Amino acid sequence: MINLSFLRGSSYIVLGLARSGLAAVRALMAGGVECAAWDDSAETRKAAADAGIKLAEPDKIDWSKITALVISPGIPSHLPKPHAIAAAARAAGKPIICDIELLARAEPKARFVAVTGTNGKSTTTALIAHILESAGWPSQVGGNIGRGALDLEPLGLGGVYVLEMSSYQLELVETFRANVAVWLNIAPDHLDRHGDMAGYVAAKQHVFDRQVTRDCAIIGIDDKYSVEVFRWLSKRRLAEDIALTPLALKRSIAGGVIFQAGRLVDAEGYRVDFADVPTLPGDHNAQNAAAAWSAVRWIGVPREKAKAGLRSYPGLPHRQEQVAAVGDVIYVNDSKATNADATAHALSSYEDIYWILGGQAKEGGVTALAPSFDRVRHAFLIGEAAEMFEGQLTGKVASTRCGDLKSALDAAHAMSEGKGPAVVLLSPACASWDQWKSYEHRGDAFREMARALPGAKVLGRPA
Ligand code: UMA
Repeated sequence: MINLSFLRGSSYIVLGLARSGLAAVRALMAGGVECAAWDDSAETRKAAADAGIKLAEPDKIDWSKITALVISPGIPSHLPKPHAIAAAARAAGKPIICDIELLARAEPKARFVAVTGTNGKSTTTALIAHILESAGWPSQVGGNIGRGALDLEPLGLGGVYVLEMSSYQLELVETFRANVAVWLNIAPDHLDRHGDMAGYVAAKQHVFDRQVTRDCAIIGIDDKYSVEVFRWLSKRRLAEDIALTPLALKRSIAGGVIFQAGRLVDAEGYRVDFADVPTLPGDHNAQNAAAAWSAVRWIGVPREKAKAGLRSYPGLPHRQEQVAAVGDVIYVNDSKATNADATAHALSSYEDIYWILGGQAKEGGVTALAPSFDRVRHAFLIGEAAEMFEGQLTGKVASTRCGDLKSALDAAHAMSEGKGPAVVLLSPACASWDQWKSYEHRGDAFREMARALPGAKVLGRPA
């Protein structure tokens, strides 16, 4: 836990008591810092009170005595409508910050790597952390990847915090400075919170705020919005001498890293082949690898160690996670793919796919995936979206309505057996909530069912 005792004498309100907020309250309390908390869920408040956390009554807060509001990133402080406590803090002229701001203040001697982007942030963050750890570098990983920033361990001088940062978190820091800022890509997302695409880009762009000489900015330049940000960074670099590494798919760019599935070539022409690393399939993972490579090299990890770390990356659960093999058919859990954009990455990473999809559909369904339909041998439809998806696939991909995941997996197993190398891919392009508690719940079930198939060999990490 991060030591916040340097904040003694000040007083905080913490809003939201899940991963981010609970870790913040615990660290503030352990540091002897005055704090009171609120969560709109009565059940959560009761659990907090039972655990000895002091609760704040929203309309009884005396803001004149409060230093700042520490808000959980999932709670709106501006759009679509500010939470009442955030509105009150703003009216009282109090700063609204997130846990990462307090981490930065507590650890002024450590270095920070911040990873943002619409897709690939978790993989890149985990990959950087894995390479650092396997190279013996003192490091900690947290943020949007799922661990509250104040839950991390103190590192001090020489340590590196690797933080996945969402657009929400990037809007809630004041002094945080990324020694290495990684921008992967950007596509429309979270527009309710940022108003429009310009607002979303502006929020993410905060990842480069306060960078100074000898800091490093790494940026993927394969979408039109990122190209604009790269132009802005290029001008800034000339003025402020920040190292700038662009990442580009299959084309060279001065001072940059070129990547394509299974391979990257860095600015010095050094080639890294990872085509045989099953946890990093596809061009999108090559972008993540190129970003991670650039970040750890800037930190100082020698090439051979960086390469070894990249090659031993175990992957993240539910993201193109290879879970089992039956003969030459590989079973892949990509339950995290809750929209068509994410599923597009998985479909483009394999040939000969038995595709399990469906759940609670997003706008547009799977029509945007048409360029990859020729890779699909058969589609198995589950959940609420089955009828809609059947309509969208008719005449393009043979499909069967299966109802639930178990029936779909059994049908895919029966159809794929003895037909040569193939992939049975759960990449639903849908939210899970019609049949599951979460995408993790759905992916865990798939992993377990695939490993229980007759003749299945377990691949990857244990459950
Ligand atoms: N709550 C209120 N009032 C509200 C809304 C929520 O009181 O109006 C309470 C809820 O009852 C709950 C808490 O706030 O107790 C939830 O806060 P939260 O949504 O910030 O959830 P945390 O568990 O603290 O998770 C947050 C990040 N969540 C979001 O940004 C939505 C997690 O990112 C992050 O991993 C975690 O902090 C630790 O840093 C998740 C996420 O979905 C993975 N991120 C988005 C994304 O990746 O697209 C941005």
